[in-house]
Amino acid sequence: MLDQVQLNTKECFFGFARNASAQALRSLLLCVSVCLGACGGASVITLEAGAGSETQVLDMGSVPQGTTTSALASDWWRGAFMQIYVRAYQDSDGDGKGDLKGLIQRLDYLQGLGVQGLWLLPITESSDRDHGYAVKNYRSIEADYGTLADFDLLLSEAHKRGMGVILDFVINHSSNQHPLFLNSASSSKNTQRNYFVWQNPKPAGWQVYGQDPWYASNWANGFYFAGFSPTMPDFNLRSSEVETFHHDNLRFWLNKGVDGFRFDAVGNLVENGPSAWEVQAENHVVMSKVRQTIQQYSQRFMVCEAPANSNAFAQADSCGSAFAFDLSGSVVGAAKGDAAAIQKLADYYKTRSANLAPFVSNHDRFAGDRLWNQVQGNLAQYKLAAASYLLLPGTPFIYYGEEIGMASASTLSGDAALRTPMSWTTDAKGFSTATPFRSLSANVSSQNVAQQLSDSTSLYQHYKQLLALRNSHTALRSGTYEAAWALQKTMGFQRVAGTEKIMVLFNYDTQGSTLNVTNLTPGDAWAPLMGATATATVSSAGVLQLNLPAQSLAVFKKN
Ligand SMILES: [Ca+2]
Ligand SMILES: [Ca+2]
Repeated sequence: MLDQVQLNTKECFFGFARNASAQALRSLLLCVSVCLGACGGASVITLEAGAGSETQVLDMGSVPQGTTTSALASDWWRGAFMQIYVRAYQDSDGDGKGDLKGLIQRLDYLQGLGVQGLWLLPITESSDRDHGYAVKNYRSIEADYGTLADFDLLLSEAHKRGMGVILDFVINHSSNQHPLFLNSASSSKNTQRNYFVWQNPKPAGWQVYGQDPWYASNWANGFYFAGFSPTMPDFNLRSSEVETFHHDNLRFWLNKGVDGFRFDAVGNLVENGPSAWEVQAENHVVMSKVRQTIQQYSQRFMVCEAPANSNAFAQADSCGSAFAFDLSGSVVGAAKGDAAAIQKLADYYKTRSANLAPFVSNHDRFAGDRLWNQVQGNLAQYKLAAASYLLLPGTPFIYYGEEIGMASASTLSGDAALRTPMSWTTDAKGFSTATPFRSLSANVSSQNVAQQLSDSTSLYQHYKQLLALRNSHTALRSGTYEAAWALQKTMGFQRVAGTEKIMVLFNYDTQGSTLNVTNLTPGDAWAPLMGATATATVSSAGVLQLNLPAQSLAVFKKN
């Protein structure tokens, strides 16, 4: 469909955003031209700079389904993921910014930890040149990160280690520098006008996250909708052309062998009015179609970001999996010994999808500070929080550096403080030979990989032990959630797969507790896997009595 694109030749336009940055001002000078047939397959949009100094070429060709096989084990996605901000992970070429070659150098570390999946924050070319959510080209690699060839190598090296790679796909919006938006903003008659959401006159009464989401185009030809930032205009997801565009882009990566996607902001896809702009029914339809496209390929995994209604997006007629945003607070609260949080934690998966993916923090401030800051460096609480979410149903997501207790940066505020260079060593040298692009974590000198690898009591070793436990037991990877209970500051549950039964018990109290687990089969013997040394036998009354030390957990497997 898009290879029939038609634009007005040399159609100049006069800008689109009222917050005219230097970059936006430069783009005011851009003129739009068209490639029809003459530019290789008639599937390319070209924007040419008026001064002849800038050219953007965007591949818009349709992408048919290619190879659908997978290099990975069928249940690879049941293992824990590491969420990685490539810019902050490992610099390989001495420019102070992380890149794909740097990440490849660290795959052995991730494999050693027991991680089986990587979620990469957007790695496509962006106009923000930072977090990457202002996408300029969905089929490219951010220049700071490397090339498509580097990405192919990353994929093959990850697959060799049994790890899948999922990409962050920004479906709701693009950059205001994206050629499609530049064309859309150029004229109300432009054939790509409908790719974005335009109104004229400006609609009244809207507030999205406290902001009026309608922005003027300087050419006075309408107002565009942008729910997050004027630099990130929302796509018109009612348009079949936009849908086709996204599905072609998804197949571009799937055909390369990408193992799936994390979808950004799926609660914000379609708007129906000033009081109906979040979690609309149409969003589930959009994501269901996306899921169908991805399911044409073997063993792919997708997970959605939908804080406002995670459970609805985790259903099979939507994304099929979503982050458990409403669980994180209970995990941290339980670790701190809050009895109400412990009860909520025990009850969570009784009534919700087992495809809700647990985590304790991520790259966004609204989801919480880094775990280290949330528990103020209390290592006992930190270890309890980690065990609480890594042994639950759902595919767990670890935020990079969480496994070593990285703190946020004391010298930064907002999201940037959560997105600091990885603390490989006591200083910046483990990350880069140059000055890093951003300040380091506040506790880099005391919490870093170099020190923790050889310390048997470290957080790193705790995470490694938990992931090894999860990786080696089907019941913990994919088993059902059974017999959950909470009493004061203690909690327990079972994970069951076929004949494999695993019991997980927590004492979140700061003093030792005696646990009486009831309704078990008399005479059954439970062998210790973690946190205990002796086999526990169920009494003739069906009770397992155990003493758990302060702030500890014990894991058993039924013989
Ligand atoms: Ca670099
Ligand atoms: Ca939207």
